Amino acid sequence: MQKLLVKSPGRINLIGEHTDYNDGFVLPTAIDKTIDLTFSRLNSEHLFEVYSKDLGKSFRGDLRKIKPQQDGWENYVLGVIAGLQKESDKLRGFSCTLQSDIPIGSGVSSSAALECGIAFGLNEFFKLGLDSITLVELAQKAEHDFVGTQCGIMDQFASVMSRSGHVILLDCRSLDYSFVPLEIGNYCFLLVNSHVHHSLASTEYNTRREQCAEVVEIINKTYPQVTSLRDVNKTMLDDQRSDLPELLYRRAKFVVEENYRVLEAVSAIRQGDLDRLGALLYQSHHGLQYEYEVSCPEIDFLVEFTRDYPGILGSRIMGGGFGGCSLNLIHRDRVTELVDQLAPAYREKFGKSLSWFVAKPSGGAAVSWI
Ligand code: GAF
Repeated sequence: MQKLLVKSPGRINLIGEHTDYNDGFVLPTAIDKTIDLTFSRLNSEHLFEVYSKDLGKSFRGDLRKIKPQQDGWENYVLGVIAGLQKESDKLRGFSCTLQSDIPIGSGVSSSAALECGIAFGLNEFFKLGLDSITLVELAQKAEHDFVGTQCGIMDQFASVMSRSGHVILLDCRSLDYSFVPLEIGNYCFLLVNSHVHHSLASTEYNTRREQCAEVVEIINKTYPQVTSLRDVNKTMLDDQRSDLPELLYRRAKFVVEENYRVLEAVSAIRQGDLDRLGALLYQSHHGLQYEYEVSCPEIDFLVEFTRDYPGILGSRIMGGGFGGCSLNLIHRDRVTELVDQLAPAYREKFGKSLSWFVAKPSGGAAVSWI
């Protein structure tokens, strides 16, 4: 019997951090690191099994009894199955083997890649007929309901919808999107992995989301048209400053300015102005570090190290924050030299090793019968 192979990619986000759940703009793309999922039919109506080669772990389940587990990677799978079952009654017993080269917990969305791979794969394997956006939304909901992180839609959208050599300008309110060709000549996106995983990342993430909602509630009293931070411009925010607690003002300032930065980054890319793009990355980091407060000393160090370093135009923390990778816009010829200097300096300061890779903007999830 035929098997189905799904290659489901991780993502980078050039700029537009924590804007997705504020109905704003983001600029991500899938990368050339994937989780590969192989699906085959199990000789059972209701039973399924999932095996992760990387973790050396497997679990079994019954399609009639899907509920969140205490903890762990199973929830990404179970959440998606629950979502698919709401849309269709065609799921049957299956087996799925996973193997991944996406670094886990590093801010490049290994979890979204897993959710989307399961959603995309089962949709194709059992001919459920769901469209890509439905799968994206269902994968996002799995993370809300089964994992407990109230994430936005960016990661799942990028994992499924990306186009090779482009970034996606996504309006997270309307889900309108366009592809922006990423012509960056001899420059590339270097990801430097701090190997910091903050156990409170999910809690802190949800707190940021609540803080943004609080700001909207306050501003909405004066400006009833404001239903999310996306609707707030810099003038309105200044006008409301005295009504906002200082912490909430800083959170909102970051999001409002980050939305502007996304649009500015798109025009910088279109004009081939990479210096401008790089400067925006540094500005974004500054806001993430001091205003939104989702960075950590290790990544701040990595970003600071690149300042005035020849051949580097910009650097910032990427993804949800509290660890993971820094994203660096760097000349290809400078990559080796930089990491050769950065790694020992990082080890000396934090007693930890670094790892790194150059991410290639790539297409979204792809399926093939084997
Ligand atoms: C995480 C979330 F999953 C995304 O939705 C997004 O909010 C990102 O953090 C921050 O930009 O990756």
